[in-house]
Amino acid sequence: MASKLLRAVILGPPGSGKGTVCQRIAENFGFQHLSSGHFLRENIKANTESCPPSATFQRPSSEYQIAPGIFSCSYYHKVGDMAKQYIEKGLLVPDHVITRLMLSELENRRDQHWLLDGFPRTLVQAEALDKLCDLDLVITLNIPFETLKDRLSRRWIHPPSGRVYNLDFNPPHVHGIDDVTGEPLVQQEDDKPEAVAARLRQYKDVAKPVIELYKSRGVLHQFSGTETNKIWPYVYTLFSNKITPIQSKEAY
Ligand code: G5P
Ligand code: MG
Repeated sequence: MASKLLRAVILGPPGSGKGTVCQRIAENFGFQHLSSGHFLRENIKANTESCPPSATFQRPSSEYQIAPGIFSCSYYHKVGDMAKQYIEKGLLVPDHVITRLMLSELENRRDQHWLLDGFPRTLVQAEALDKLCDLDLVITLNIPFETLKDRLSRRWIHPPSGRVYNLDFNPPHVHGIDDVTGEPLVQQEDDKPEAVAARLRQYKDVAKPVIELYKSRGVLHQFSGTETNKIWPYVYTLFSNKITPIQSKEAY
């Protein structure tokens, strides 16, 4: 079994279950789950709630990091401002913004197994990640378009933790309330119908070269289906072949 630190990525269109699968991998195998969408939303939220405008854009460094993925005003004011405009329209934020944010997160996690959710999403991002490390596993989830639309419109999240619910698939114990903290759940702006359609349209074109790149490297594993619970045992087996599970939850 591998003793080296593992580097994994999950690719897939919006609503394909990347976050759900990553949550399970993190629980079962002790990976750090790093979601680009979650980091962006946290920066938007922190920016909006507590930061005065800042005149200069500064590079993130540990000096500016106040919590995992969250940077102090001088950095994230600009990141949050910019990201908000793109995310609400269902568009990708510019490569240089997300790459800088994610690579600085990874620099701080050199001694952990990690799993990227939502990054890289373009060839430019994949090439930037390439310069930092070699990947051990890349998973891509192929889910039919209609299934994706249905799922996203029924999704609710707990913003502070990033926990994801679905009113049919994994509903909270109490409607509208997070199971762990008892705090309210919200529906994200980019899960509204117009933004969902835009996100799904652009995914295919942008993801194709990224998928081809990882296929050519021999690290790509594709899973297709309409139910995460049916895909999960295959993902579990794939990871079990590389690393010993910290808990056995092959079935959900
Ligand atoms: P995000 O946050 O990375 P997306 O668009 O990649 O967003 P999303 O929406 O988070 O993807 P997901 O993680 O693939 O989807 O799926 P999920 O949340 O686990 O599952 C979706 C829903 O279906 C949930 O409610 C879940 O409970 C339910 N579900 C799961 N499995 C099943 C099932 O089997 N059956 C049923 N019925 N339900 C199920 O990025 C957001 C935005 O940030 C920017 C972009 O603007 C992006 O749009 N961004 C980036 N921009 C540029 N580059 C990057 N690298 C960027 N990363 C983020
Ligand atoms: Mg997600």
